[in-house]
Amino acid sequence: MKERVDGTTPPDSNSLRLSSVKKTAAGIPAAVSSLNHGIRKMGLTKTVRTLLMVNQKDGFDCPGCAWPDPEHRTSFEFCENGAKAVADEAMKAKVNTEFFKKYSISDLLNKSDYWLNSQGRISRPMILRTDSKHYEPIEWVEAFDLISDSIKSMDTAKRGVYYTSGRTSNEAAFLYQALVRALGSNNLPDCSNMCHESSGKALSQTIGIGKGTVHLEDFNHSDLILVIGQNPGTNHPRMLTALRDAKKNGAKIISINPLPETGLQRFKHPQDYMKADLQSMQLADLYVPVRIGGDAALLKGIMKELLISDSIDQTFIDSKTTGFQVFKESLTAFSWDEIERDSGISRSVIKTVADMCEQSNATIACWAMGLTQHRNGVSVIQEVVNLLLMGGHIGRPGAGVCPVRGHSNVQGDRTVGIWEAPSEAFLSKLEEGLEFSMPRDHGYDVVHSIHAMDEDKVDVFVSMGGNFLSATPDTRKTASALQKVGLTVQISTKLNRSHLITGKTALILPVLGRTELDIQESGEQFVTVENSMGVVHRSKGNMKPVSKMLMSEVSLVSQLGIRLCPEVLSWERFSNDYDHIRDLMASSLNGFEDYNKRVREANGFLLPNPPRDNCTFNTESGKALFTVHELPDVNVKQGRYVLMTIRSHDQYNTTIYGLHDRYRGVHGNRRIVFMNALDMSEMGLKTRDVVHMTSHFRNTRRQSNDWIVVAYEIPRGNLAAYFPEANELVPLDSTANISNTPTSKWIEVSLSTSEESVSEEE
Ligand SMILES: Nc1nc2c(c(=O)[nH]1)N[C@H]1C(S)=C(S)[C@@H](COP(=O)(O)OP(=O)(O)OC[C@H]3O[C@@H](n4cnc5c(=O)[nH]c(N)nc54)[C@H](O)[C@@H]3O)O[C@H]1N2
Ligand SMILES: Nc1nc2c(c(=O)[nH]1)N[C@H]1C(S)=C(S)[C@@H](COP(=O)(O)OP(=O)(O)OC[C@H]3O[C@@H](n4cnc5c(=O)[nH]c(N)nc54)[C@H](O)[C@@H]3O)O[C@H]1N2
Ligand SMILES: [Mo]
Repeated sequence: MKERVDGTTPPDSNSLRLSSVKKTAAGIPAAVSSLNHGIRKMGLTKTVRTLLMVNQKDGFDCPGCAWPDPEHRTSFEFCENGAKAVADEAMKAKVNTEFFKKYSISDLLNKSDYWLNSQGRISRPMILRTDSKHYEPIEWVEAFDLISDSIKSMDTAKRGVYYTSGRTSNEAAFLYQALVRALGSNNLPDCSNMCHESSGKALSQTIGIGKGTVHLEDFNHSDLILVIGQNPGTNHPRMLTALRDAKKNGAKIISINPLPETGLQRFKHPQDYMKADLQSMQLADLYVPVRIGGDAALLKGIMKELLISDSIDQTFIDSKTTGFQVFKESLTAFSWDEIERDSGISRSVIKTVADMCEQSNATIACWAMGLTQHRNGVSVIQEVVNLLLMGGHIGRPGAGVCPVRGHSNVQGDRTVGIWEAPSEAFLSKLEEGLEFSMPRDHGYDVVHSIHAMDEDKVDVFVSMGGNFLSATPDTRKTASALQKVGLTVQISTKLNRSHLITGKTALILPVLGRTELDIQESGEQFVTVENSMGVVHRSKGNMKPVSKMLMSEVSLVSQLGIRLCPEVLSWERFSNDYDHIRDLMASSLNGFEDYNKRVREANGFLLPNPPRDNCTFNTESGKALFTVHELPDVNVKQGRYVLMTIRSHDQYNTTIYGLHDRYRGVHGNRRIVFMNALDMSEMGLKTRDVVHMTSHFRNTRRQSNDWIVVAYEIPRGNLAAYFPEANELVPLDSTANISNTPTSKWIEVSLSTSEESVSEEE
């Protein structure tokens, strides 16, 4: 068998089955699918017991996504995909000493991501010694000593890189950033760099806060909801309930997306079956099939129409904003021809959208990766802000911006300091509480970290959760960079490819998951998280840990603190009782006063949000800012296509739960490329033909072979393939301006049916 040291996912050997594209989301199939996943992975009793605790006031926060919980909860506050996330964490701990004895690293490299994840939870700390072919067991104490010795022997603190994935609790993340800063660097890259970084950057510049401005309740008071570049039916299924309720209250919904995603067509709440209500509800009133990357042109078109009909809120513009005049004049430079061509949307449809905007007194704009992972990720989101500001739709009930976050605590992690580029104000507040001085130099984000590894500038890489190898772009390049690091440490729950492509020495440190009981010296602990709408609340697991050898993330960080910088904080005390961490957070973070008390309230508490709270803006001028942007160049060379990488219905980022992309009707195989039927016939292709893809960026190329073509309703010239398989094609340096987010939704590719060997240079 060929060894895969390049880190790419081996091709699926399973055969492909195609069924019709689903017209209705959720409903009975979703309820059946959630129970199936649960029962198969953890048995019936545990399934019922666990699912009843999801998102309850005294239960745990669903590890699925960051969508908020309603104030009045039913006993079933989970969705199909949340149930899969919970069942996946509750699997037996079979990745143990015997497992690693049986499988060598090269055996495991030939297994699919689906297989790796389905082996169960990791049961104990393991080490892969230099030049060894197998992981071996290691005691916790030895593992901590190895990490601290490696960190202490670095020439400078900058040679350590500390990544975080967004599931880490506020308490663990806060201690982790304190440790890294005490060591002397801000090298705190996180998954956010690949996710909503563009949203954070776009919003802080224009409205003075890098977060959304709506609350769940706003959906019930909204007239119009725009869902742009987001697939909630799969990635935020509980959002469909909010959209359904909004519709019942009279809201209109517009979906702007190159794909007609099922969740936004018709929706049936699984619980309605119990009420014998068999009607499904049409969600989107209008579907706008924008071309990939065409949103900026579309938004300019909508705003031009609004100016023509003079549908603007002049009072709001005069009192709350700045820059309107220049912005208004800038729109005249864009012709209708250009707008229609770049967006792929006709002026009459644009006019319809503009009319719906005009008729709305309260508009919410939601978006996710379809906007952020583009070269113009920051500026296209600022166009969304422009659109809302024109009508005064920020800081008014039922209106505002709603970047829909991914990982369940990605927003909280940033709030408590997981940030490679912290502001001066943030650092000085931290210094007040933590009482040691913070490094000022900005650290590496994700892409910079990969470059630093590649340039032999990194000795130690620690990953608090996540799957750095498979989540990042340019898999082969990242794999080779990671292999230059001295020690890589993966703090994980499940096996993934980052455990197989490692530094010279590698550790796997297994931790408790969200669903598990966390008992420390002072008794049972809870942790806290922040959802997508700025609500901070408790999360407490109730399941017996799957192995006695797991540690909590908080204790793990404390153990490193004890060894590396015992003088700065009383680490031991923190891990004995998490209340002590929260007391420290209260004095080190703005908005966290009385943290222990407020977070114990039934629904938690809301962090301050000036635009939402009183329509004020923490910008230099004290006003919200209209911004002016060029249109991005959306042309590609003759014969090339634009590829976006997307999630299937049966995965959580790089964790593959199964092989059914049920809504899109694709089963059994993930190495699929969705293509417009006219483009296929032009190339002489039919469904199930195999093609090879080459991506082109500046003067570089990347090659990925053996993709099965599937005809799909997608704009001409556009393609879609699944993440993480297609990450081999994402160029490392193709990133968004300002946010440096990899452009995972804009990859220029060519297709061929013959397997040529392609050099890396053009
Ligand atoms: N079950 C499940 N839930 C999840 C996740 C998961 O993997 N599985 N991941 C979590 C995470 S970390 C995140 S960030 C979120 C991700 O949630 P999403 O952002 O919904 O996830 P993607 O699959 O990346 O989908 C992007 C959507 O944008 C569209 N799109 C792509 N390019 C463009 C464009 O140029 N313009 C427009 N208008 N649309 C475009 C695609 O067709 C697709 O519908 O979900 C979170 N929740
Ligand atoms: N091409 C392409 N690339 C992308 C994207 C895309 O759309 N296209 N999306 C990007 C986005 S939005 C994101 S957020 C990133 C995601 O990047 P990551 O967050 O790095 O990746 P995940 O797949 O979510 O990480 C899964 C691993 O986390 C570990 N884990 C799970 N739960 C816990 C826990 O409670 N504690 C600890 N310590 N570990 C845990 C498990 O071991 C599991 O294998 O990927 C990005 N990459
Ligand atoms: Mo994400």
